Amino acid sequence: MPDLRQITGGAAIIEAARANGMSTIFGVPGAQIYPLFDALHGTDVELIVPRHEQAAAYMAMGYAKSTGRTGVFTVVPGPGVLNAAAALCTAMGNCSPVVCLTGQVPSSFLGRGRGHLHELADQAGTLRTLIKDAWRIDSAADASTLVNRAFRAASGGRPGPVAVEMCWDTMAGQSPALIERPGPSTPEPPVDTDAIDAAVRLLASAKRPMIMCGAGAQHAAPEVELLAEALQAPVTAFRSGRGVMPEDHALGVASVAARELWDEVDVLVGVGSRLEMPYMRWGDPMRYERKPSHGPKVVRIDIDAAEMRRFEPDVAIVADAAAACRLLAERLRTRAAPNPARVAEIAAAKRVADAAIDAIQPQASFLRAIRAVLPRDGILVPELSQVGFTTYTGAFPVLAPRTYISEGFQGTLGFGFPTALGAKVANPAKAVVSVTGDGGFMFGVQELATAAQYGIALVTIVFNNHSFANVLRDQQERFGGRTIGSEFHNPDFVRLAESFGVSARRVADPRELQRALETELAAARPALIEVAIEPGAERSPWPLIHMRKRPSEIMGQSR
Ligand SMILES: Cc1ncc(C[n+]2csc(CCOP(=O)(O)OP(=O)(O)O)c2C)c(N)n1
Repeated sequence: MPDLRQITGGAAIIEAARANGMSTIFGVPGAQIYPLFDALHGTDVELIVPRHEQAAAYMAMGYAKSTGRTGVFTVVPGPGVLNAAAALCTAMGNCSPVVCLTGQVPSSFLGRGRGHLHELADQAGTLRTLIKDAWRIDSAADASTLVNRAFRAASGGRPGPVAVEMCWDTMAGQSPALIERPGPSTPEPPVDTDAIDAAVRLLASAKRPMIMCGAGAQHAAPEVELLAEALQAPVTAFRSGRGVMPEDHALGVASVAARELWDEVDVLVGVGSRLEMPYMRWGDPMRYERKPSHGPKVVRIDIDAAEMRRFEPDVAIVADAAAACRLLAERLRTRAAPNPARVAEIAAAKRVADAAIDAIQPQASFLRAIRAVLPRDGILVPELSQVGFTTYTGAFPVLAPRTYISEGFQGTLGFGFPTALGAKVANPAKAVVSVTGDGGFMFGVQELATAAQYGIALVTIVFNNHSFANVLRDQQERFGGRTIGSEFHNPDFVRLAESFGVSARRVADPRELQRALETELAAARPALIEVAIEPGAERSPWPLIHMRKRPSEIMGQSR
């Protein structure tokens, strides 16, 4: 007979999460989830309590994105879950394996609408519209099975966030429960050999193929490189697939260089990517195209079969990126006839891109200063901001997988600083830098307290232009100069950070930033560097993000 123990429902959830490898949990306590917190006593689980529930979820996302391991957070139901909702949507959009542990009203109140503490009608159902899945655990005895299912769902297939909830009385009450080891993960679907054959036929005669990576390729860097080498194909990415191929490798290119090469591409291989860049950024962002009407033949490799219906390729390979890329590379090694001039063409495109990017000042110079200091495996978390948007172009070359953590298609202002804190918690030995505007930073400014309390040695660079600069520019350019709601009176960020116990300084130019960043990374302490920017001084990076024309044509036209 298995050994059944009398434990609380909360302890059963924590034990089951530990059995799934949870070693860190981010969370904000409250009455319904007290038993979850109490169950952490005597375990080696690291608990980080941020100052807002949104940060708990973003930190779990940063933890997950920077490691590939599942991030876990816990918040009270209802308002706690809703406070975390923007982060959950973001984690869904950027494919982060995240598990949310939450509570529920007492079981006798379920569905009664009496208005018990934190009641949210059909919380699990609401969550299911936002994230991968959600379950209620009805007894301690069910905890192990459902928590195992939740962890499997978060990391299996296309990774994403999931949630489990348990009623207040169930979580607090003692009952017998058995914690079982999680079983092996669900095997990925076998690779469809007909689809591989079709892709091999297209690629064997391709003159200028290109590979485009998304989040689904982050675990497949060696296999993507094999395929790229077999084809001598440039490998690019917009955001989530950055670093799969180092952008200082002869075949690694960021978006602007990729656009310079794009018009001649005859076969595109998307690997775990929605292919937003060519078809929504370089095409018409207002017009949904189910199947591209012109341009290269498209091969897509994606673990999510639904992706193939959202955007139909010529060849659909529903498979794990690593398995499919390895198979394609093996099959193409003897059949592909790579173009010997390709490496030189890619190098030329990179030179064009660098010249175009150099015009995006002062952001490009600040990013090059950061790159000069950050080690290859250092992690950069950008924000929706003038400097953050400029990272999309390649102004900050990404050199290793999981070292550039993006917000994905949700474009969630305020994600950056708390996400970077989570990345630093997960990677204490690596340099982690958050790059943010003043607006986005203040969505989570209170987490300076979390950085100080737990000694999270993240360096946060706040580019302070006293505005929502993008909004301000759009209003100036497109609304006849009628600006509204886009300028700020900001606090003194240096004194603010110091009052939290965070080391802080102000710099004015890229050289000063480089020196300050060197100092703070060496000091390995929580730090804030404010960069003073004249409002309106930043050149728009958007012409290099929405590129209808190749950069060499844009430069020829607009200079
Ligand atoms: C949740 C959310 N709210 C609003 C926006 C719209 N938005 C995008 S960028 C931006 C301005 C960001 O300003 P700031 O952080 O100061 O950076 P800056 O552009 O000034 O460098 C806003 C309001 C968004 N993307 N996400």
